[in-house]
Amino acid sequence: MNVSRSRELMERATRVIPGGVNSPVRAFGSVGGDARFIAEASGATVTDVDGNTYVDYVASWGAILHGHAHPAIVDAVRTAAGRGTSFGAPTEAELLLAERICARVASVEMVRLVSSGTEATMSALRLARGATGRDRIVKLDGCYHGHADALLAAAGSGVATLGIPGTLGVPAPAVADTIVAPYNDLGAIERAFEDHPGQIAAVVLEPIAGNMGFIEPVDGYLAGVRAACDANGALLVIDEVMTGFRVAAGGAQERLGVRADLTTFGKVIGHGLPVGAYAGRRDLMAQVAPSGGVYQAGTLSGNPLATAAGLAALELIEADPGLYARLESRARVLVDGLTDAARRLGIPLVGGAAGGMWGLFFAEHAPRDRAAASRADHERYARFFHALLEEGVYLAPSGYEAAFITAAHDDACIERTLDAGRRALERVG
Ligand code: KE4
Repeated sequence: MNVSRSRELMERATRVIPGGVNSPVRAFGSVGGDARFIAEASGATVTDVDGNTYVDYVASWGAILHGHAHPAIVDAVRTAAGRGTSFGAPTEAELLLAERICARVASVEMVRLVSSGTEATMSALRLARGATGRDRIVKLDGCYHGHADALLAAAGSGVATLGIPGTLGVPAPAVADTIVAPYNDLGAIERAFEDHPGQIAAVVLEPIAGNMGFIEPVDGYLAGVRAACDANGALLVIDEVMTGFRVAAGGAQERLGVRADLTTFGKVIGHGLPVGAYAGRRDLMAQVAPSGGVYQAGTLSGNPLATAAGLAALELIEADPGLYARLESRARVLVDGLTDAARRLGIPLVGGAAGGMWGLFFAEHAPRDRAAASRADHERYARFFHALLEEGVYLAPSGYEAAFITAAHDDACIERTLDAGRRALERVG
């Protein structure tokens, strides 16, 4: 496959952009090889600068739900752009988007729009701390909530330990109030509350994890965390930046029957334009400036182009009641087809799907937490990734990510992917 132009651009890009990319995972560090510079995308495919076209399962890390360059989205953004790109003043579109989110997510009564998932979760936790007067937060090992300092905490050696900096540049005090517990371990959550009585403002979690690979909560886990928060006067912050409007119209909360106090959104609510949001109970959100004492602000919050794209995306969802059933059905055909093919070759491969989100691990059993995810065969994943890439199928360039399908991934697309996947598995061996 000719990737000479991508290679040339990357060589230049590394001189002026760290690692040549504006977000680390794009550099193919986990899988090696030449990162593809994408020239354009349409429907279920992306095309790189060398003219190679791939069936795309990254979907801008979940932001693209209806397919790339969807006419309704493009028209909405084009029309908005013609009226001006930003005003720094309230607009009707922001109101409409907030109203639609409130209408679709049962736990949401008020919304504040921001410009990224990072900003959304950072702000939600500031609000949780401000509303409870408590400083400690609990996050789960392997869940990613963006790069705010307090959330870049690595798990310590214990089961539910105070965080240690997960990266250079995060001072120890920034994570000194962040408790890190394993995913799917309810006992660890209960012990955290026992060890820090009256000190924990919130537990923040991904309701279906997509940043340590695709990992679903075990039965009773989310309900148990909800009960532990209620018993200890803490808030439950459910990070639906990835799962929101991705696994169901009402997100993972609707699918799994759990209710957040605060919810964060991103990705689909901007359909590729920069949008995030934190949202939830009125008594909490009313404490956000200027109506309350918890400060948060943003020049481009509620940007007219981003809200136009988000509104168009949510309107398309409302017009298509069968969307999530179709997405999940096709995702399951993909996962089942690939795991069956692997089984016939004696290759341990497991996977799962929820709405338009799915994932695979080269492992005998489905991991339930980050430690188990790290024991999967990521070297084999890297070889599978490249074998698929050569076949014109673009998975996430890391085994610690989830995969996504869009409304544009039709049955022919899925069949083509399965054919490519079977050949790739034979090559991976
Ligand atoms: P952003 O700041 O990247 O918009 O959102 C951060 C975030 C928050 N919460 C969840 C559950 C997320 O998945 C994310 C970001 N997701 C990653 C995908 N693993 C974005 C890809 C990237 O970092 O380039």
